[in-house]
Amino acid sequence: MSERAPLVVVTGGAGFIGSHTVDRLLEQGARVVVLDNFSTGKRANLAAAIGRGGVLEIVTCDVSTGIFAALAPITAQHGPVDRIIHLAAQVSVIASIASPVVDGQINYGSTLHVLEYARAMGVKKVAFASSAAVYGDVSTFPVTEDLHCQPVSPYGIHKYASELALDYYAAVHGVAATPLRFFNVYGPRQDPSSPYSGVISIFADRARAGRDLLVFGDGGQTRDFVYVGDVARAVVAAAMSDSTSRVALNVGTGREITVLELARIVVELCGGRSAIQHAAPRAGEIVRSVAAVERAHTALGFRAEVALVDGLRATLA
Ligand code: UD2
Repeated sequence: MSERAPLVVVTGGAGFIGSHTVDRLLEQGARVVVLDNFSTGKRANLAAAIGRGGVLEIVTCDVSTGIFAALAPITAQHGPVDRIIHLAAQVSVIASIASPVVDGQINYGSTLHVLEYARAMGVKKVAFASSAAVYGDVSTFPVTEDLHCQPVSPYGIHKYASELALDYYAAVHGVAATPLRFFNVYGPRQDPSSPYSGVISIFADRARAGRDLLVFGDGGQTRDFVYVGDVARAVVAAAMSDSTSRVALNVGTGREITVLELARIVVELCGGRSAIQHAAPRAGEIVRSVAAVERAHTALGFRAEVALVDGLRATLA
């Protein structure tokens, strides 16, 4: 690819969503720089990207301590950074409750470092991984972006604070930036190893091994599960768009499914060997979650395309 292709930095690029985003950027001919501290990211997630050729630089960097030094040798070789996709984060809501200061340092601190770089270096666009967690407990569905945000965890607070920082840098320093509020993202490369991993990664892992699935509560709670390939499309569209609109965009499917129904589908796709058990409901759990999707469609032309059963098949493959 020519040296004129856009140079795009992906923080957290070795992670679950990050590595799919890198795949998509390379497909589109971008030159890609991954910044990752490999705390949860894995080099193996980038195997396909490394194998496909094109410009891909992988730099070990803890974004929460700043990105100027890590990017200096890269820009000396490749020229200025055009766009930044900021995905690096501490991803567990539960961990944020146990360690709110650490969550703030990582999830809010990293965003400030990215924005400072973008301001100083004239980066054309920042796309940021926000979360449905910014909304808190809402009572109208589907969840629209103009609802009052009242996050109920340090994780949600720091994602929302990051959105406010994006808005401030846009208004005061002219840094174009788009917050994307992810709903429940799932797909290949999601790590099932922690009890707070995404439910689909946990269910898939257990059902494949013929082990029982554990549904918290009666399983009547709903979620909007969006396939990681769709999320990567939304992220890249937001990063590459030259729009200076400052509004946040939901990234979901607009469809909800109960956790119990999800469990049944996963068991069936795996040959029906697992039983479904119930455990006590998770404390502080939201009952319903489903995204309004029109704003992302209007702003980016984005709609999630992968049906849940197809995404589950790809995840299980
Ligand atoms: C998701 C995000 C979180 C935050 C939040 C905002 C993930 C992994 N987490 O939390 O970062 O953005 O949304 O609202 O996407 N469950 C079971 N059995 C299990 C594991 C989970 O029944 O073994 C249930 C769990 O009780 C919940 C649902 O599955 O009702 C989804 O759980 P999750 O941990 O995947 O995601 P969630 O919605 O709590």
